[in-house]
Amino acid sequence: MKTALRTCPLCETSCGLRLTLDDAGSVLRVEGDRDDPFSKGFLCPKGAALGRLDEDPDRLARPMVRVDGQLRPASWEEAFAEVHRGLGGIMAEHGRDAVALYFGNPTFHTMAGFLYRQPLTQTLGSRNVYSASTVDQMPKHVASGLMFGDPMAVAVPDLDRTGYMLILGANPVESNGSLCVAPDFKGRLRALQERGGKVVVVDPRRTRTAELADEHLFIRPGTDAYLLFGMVHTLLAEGLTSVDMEVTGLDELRVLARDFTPEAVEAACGVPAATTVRLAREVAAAPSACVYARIGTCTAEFGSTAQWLVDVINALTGNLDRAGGVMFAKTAGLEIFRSGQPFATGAWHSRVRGLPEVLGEFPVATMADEIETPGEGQIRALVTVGGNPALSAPNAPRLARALAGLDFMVCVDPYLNETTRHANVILPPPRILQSPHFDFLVQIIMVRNYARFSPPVLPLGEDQFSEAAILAKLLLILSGQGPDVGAEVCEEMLLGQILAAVPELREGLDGADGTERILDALLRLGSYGLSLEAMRRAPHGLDLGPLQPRLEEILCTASGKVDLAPAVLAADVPRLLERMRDPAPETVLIGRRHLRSNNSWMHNVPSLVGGSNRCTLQIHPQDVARFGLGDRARVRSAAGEVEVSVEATETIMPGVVSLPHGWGHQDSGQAVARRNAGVNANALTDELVVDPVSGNAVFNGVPVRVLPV
Ligand SMILES: Nc1nc2c(c(=O)[nH]1)N[C@H]1C(S)=C(S)[C@@H](COP(=O)(O)OP(=O)(O)OC[C@H]3O[C@@H](n4cnc5c(=O)[nH]c(N)nc54)[C@H](O)[C@@H]3O)O[C@H]1N2
Ligand SMILES: Nc1nc2c(c(=O)[nH]1)N[C@H]1C(S)=C(S)[C@@H](COP(=O)(O)OP(=O)(O)OC[C@H]3O[C@@H](n4cnc5c(=O)[nH]c(N)nc54)[C@H](O)[C@@H]3O)O[C@H]1N2
Ligand code: SF4
Ligand SMILES: [Mo]
Repeated sequence: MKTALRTCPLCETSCGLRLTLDDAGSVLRVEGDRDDPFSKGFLCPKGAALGRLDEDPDRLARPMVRVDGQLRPASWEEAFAEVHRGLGGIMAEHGRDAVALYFGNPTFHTMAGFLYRQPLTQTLGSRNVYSASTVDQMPKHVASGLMFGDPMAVAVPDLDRTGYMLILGANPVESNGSLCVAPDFKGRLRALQERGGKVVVVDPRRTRTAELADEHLFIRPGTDAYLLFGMVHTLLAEGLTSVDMEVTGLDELRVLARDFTPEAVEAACGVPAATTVRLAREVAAAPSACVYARIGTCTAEFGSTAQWLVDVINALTGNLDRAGGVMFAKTAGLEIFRSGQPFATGAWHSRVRGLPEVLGEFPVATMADEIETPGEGQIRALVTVGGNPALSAPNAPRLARALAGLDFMVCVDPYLNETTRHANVILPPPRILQSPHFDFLVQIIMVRNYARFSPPVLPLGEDQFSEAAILAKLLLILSGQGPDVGAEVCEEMLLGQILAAVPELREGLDGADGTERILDALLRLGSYGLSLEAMRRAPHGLDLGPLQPRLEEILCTASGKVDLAPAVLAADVPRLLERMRDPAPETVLIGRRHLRSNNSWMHNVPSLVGGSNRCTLQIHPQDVARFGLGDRARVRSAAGEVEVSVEATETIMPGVVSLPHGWGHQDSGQAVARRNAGVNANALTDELVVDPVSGNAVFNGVPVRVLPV
């Protein structure tokens, strides 16, 4: 038996784990690491199942290559040669835009995903770059970019010191928190209450977070921008502002907010005018307060507007960049990547729908258009890294059909699933415990500055490639250097770029492989003067202290001030106003997350599926009666139809139904998942409706009809 310390890589929360393994390397036990200064022993059921997930017999141990229409196990040499043949041929014949990249959610968590994403994109040089960001947090990047200049300047609730927290469209008690990394979120909310603070949750469902809160308010899905504008209106009308920093756009904001009186927004969002006024007054009066809004507000048609108004309220009430308000974390290894250049969108536009590029990407919502529509620049080949867009994208069935029609597809993924089944080549990364871990991106959004490095727990086998080496090989193929050049060439190139200004650092770099040496370089160049050796000396993680005011350091708008009324966002306000008087759809769909799930890929572990983690349609009993439903219902939208089990519950607003996403495993290569298939919520979501500012998909507030079976 041996024990190993390891950061859990499964979600943003980054819990420290202590694993017990047998001699064969099988995980016998997973506990929270009590000596981790940040997570202090916390873990969730997914972390507890890390061993089962890692040893899942359905994980691919070898690459798969399509031969005569069938995916068959192949050697790495065969697989890379086939990638070279397929992608090389398409680039030569149709140009670089004919090859698309899609980066899924796990690429935000793996070291390899972080290190190779930009280089892969730059090397390919295609406009067709997509990622899970446009089915997730892109509105936050847009709002931050336009207000603060830096799209990575995400203001994080100072959860451990705040006196008041208004939560919209997030359920951290089940999701464990997002864009707000806080192990034991629930415990931290309780602590907030114990020190006399208040928690208010705005959500169309009475979630577990809402149950814990001091107050829960229902809101009509997709209408948070109205409630938030009503609050901004109140703050300005009642003179409740205390802005203690240099801002621009206050006069424009006053004009924009004028018509969104609490009375006017009431009909649209369903929150009584008096409540909106009270919320605004409470945020303003609290000794410190933070407004925090997540996926429920991002995956909505006015997602960018909502994210903007969240930080407008934080700024107007003096809670931006201040202890107890919302603050900016200081990363251990990423500060050198801040460009200091003001953010802008729309440097180019998508071919079919004319949607603006944002952060160098096009919206996932238009990927099927770009695959299906003939002409110069049509996507003919796709490389996915850690993504399952055949389930996760809006109108996923259409995208799945488009994937089936591609000339060539490569997937870097450990599973044969709904997306990778369309591949010509699947390149499986090694087991989780064979990979090193350092959370680069997650450091941007932590409620306390912290860093922890986990070396691989188990060595790579003879015939395995690390994920970094797989991506390096892909990069070399895309660069035209072919399938036979070793991955180290690529690692040396990346190091050369990182150390361009300080080449002398290269000599003394430490690390077992290229990935570790790159980490060592970034840590040495980073804000805390750390190194790989310093991380090794702190296997439980390093507490780097509470968040500190630092807006001045990262603010990079053209005006040098916080912009309260960015032109791009202001331009979408008339549309919001126009829509305020539209009649609300009779029934709308929203999503939900379950504690024992994570998007689409953990339904193959028996302990994580079944019981309460099921793909059901949550619906209010009044609506069950209204629609005359039995055990099952048909749900129909502009995009499609599903048939699903009914779960009547008073915790959901009448007129709203909820389906979790990530299900629909009928065609999966994962045996347990196939037996617990569920239906794909994204058969109902509409790819033609997006938040026009960020291109983000709309998953909440989707108009549907519910019919008896
Ligand atoms: N257990 C678990 N944890 C996860 C994941 C998972 O799948 N399972 N996924 C991870 C990922 S990728 C992410 S991005 C994060 C997301 O983390 P969260 O943002 O906390 O996600 P959810 O739990 O889906 O909470 C969203 C809430 O928004 C509500 N909602 C829906 N529509 C609206 C609306 O229009 N307005 C308002 N105010 N509320 C609305 C929903 O009812 C739901 O309670 O979670 C991460 N953590
Ligand atoms: N209706 C609806 N749809 C949604 C959402 C919603 O709330 N409602 N939420 C959206 C959100 S927030 C997100 S983030 C997206 C997620 O969208 P995606 O990222 O497209 O989907 P995931 O289900 O996270 O798929 C992750 C893939 O990565 C693979 N994988 C796991 N570990 C690794 C690894 O270490 N390396 C590599 N290379 N691959 C790995 C898995 O096998 C799986 O195929 O879904 C979005 N879709
Ligand atoms: S909350 Fe769960 S899944 Fe997320 S890092 Fe912690 S143990 Fe892992
Ligand atoms: Mo996400």
